[in-house]
Amino acid sequence: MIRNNWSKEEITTIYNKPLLDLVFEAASLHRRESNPSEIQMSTLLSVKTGGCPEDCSYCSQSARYQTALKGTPMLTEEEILQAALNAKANGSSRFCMGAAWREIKDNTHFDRIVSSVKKITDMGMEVCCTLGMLTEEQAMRLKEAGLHAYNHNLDTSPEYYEQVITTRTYEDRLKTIENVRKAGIGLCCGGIVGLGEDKTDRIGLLHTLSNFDKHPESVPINALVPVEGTPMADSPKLPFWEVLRTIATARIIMPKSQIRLSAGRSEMSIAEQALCFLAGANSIFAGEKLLTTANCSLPEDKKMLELLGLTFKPSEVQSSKNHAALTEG
Ligand code: SAM
Ligand code: DTB
Ligand code: SF4
Repeated sequence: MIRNNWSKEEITTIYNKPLLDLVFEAASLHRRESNPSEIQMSTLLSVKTGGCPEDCSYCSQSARYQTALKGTPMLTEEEILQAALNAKANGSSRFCMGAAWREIKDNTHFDRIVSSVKKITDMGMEVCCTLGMLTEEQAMRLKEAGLHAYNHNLDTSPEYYEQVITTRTYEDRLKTIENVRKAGIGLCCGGIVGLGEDKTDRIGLLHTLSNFDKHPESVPINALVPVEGTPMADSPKLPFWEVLRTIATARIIMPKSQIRLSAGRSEMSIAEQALCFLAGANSIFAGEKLLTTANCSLPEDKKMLELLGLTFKPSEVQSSKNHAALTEG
């Protein structure tokens, strides 16, 4: 059932099907493979915002561009734990900490992340981090602390990649992904559409992901959120239908992965989001903010899920007995 040898030609044929045939095929498969009425909900927290040395040309947090973003020092452990408790109370099963780092350094900031991972896992949440590149040893430390998943995106096809980022290579990214896998941590890996890439690049990204030895457990599909001051600020908006095709194709070629409708969702109507869920998207980021940009409001999302007859998927992590002690202080 799971294939790791999809050819570009096969993926291209799927991607180019008549739209409704494509959505129908993805929806049928999704209904066979998982519970189509469950949506997994993650909450993001930027634990260290801005001032990043990388040049990712879409990103508000790169120190190379003049954006309106105000950088902040790393949050305290108390602030991080409080945000996790709020996320849990709001129904999130997963809490994802992001930092504007090129790579993890072995310092007190990393110690703080490791300690937070442990405590939030003990609350019964699946914890995810996205902290840039990491070594095998750092991945092992995170695994020992209970980390459920690590997010590290490929962003686009190998061919288009250099038009988007020059300060780290595709190979660097694959190395980090390998280190995550070696440590036995779940992999969250996807990309962005709407960077001015061609259809062949969206197919190229899906080709790389679906040919990993093991498919990523989650695949975030982000639609570019244009940020004033970045080189991508004026990228023409990608038609929604291309986002839908990307999601449906991802669902068909990676049938067991969670497909996350990620950045750009707040620009979509409920009808558009419903089509994405029908085509196999089964996860979203919830809460007013992604890392630095606006997201959909929680009450609106709850109303939408109710309207569509969808429910939140519970966490796969069991809450530990220490939870009461944690919430008390
Ligand atoms: N600094 C870390 C890194 O790059 O690995 C982690 C955080 S980074 C913001 C995580 C991912 O968010 C990026 O790889 C990219 O796919 C996505 N992202 C960042 N800015 C975005 C934007 N303006 N629109 C859509 N997706 C974006
Ligand atoms: C991912 O693929 N999307 C999330 C998460 N991984 C970390 C981040 C989206 C960021 C959107 C832009 C921002 O808010 O800064
Ligand atoms: Fe830095 Fe990550 Fe933004 Fe790239 S995407 S500039 S690495 S925070």
